[in-house]
Amino acid sequence: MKSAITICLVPEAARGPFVFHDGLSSGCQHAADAGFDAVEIFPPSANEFPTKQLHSLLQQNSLDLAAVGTGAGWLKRRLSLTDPNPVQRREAIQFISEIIEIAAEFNAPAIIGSMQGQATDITHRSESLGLLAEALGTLGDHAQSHGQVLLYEALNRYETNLLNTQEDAANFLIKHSLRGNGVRLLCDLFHMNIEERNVPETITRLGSLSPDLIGHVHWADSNRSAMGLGHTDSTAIYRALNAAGYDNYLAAEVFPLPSAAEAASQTILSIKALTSS
Ligand code: LER
Ligand code: MN
Repeated sequence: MKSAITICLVPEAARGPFVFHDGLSSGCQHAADAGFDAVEIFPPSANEFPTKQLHSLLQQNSLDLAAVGTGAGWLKRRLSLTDPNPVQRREAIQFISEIIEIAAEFNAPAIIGSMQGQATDITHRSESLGLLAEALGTLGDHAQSHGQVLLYEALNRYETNLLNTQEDAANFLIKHSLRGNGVRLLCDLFHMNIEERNVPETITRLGSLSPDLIGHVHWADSNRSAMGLGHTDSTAIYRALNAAGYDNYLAAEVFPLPSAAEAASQTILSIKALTSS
């Protein structure tokens, strides 16, 4: 498995669970210095994505791009794929489609996390889930036409009332045949710590449902600090991921605590201890 660390380029998300907040150049340099294979970026939009600068920074620092977040569409513009208003939904699709295209230039997938939205008084959950399935199908096809998968992330109950557990998300993808559209699960261990009965057992069950269901992992401890700074059993989780055939990124989407540098070094320590044993 490979290591990745988050860089946030959105001032409105300065308090969000991302490690580096001091610009692309500084983030890439610190990621490389700490020994990461890749960076995961949270950009304001496709228009404001620093494509040229990123190409040269990745090359200079021998880094890859692991994935690109789309949550700024929600954070900055309140766009969501399950908005009852079709005009807003179309804008959400457009916002994400453009990020899919830019990420694909770097051979990276886009992430659907907070852009999934939630059911409200106006929209019943079943209708919202129908809208979500439709949007994931459209966006998954778009990602596939650019040679990429699309990462769908189940979030904890305080962030959405749509799908909270990974098994519900997996069954949803299967029910709507969304794996055929290239949609894969993003397992964020912070959300899983809140929602799953047993994280390693859940990963094992996902592996038995389909070997390529898990597309990406947010490598966070129980308190959303770097792995090792909470009470997550990272060894059991790593073994379950390995046994499930997962061989992609462990990406630190965590708070920069006690500092960004320490979150980075603690993360790389946690990954090296597992991958070299
Ligand atoms: C995004 O990856 C995520 O985990 C959500 O909690 C958005 O904040
Ligand atoms: Mn996440």
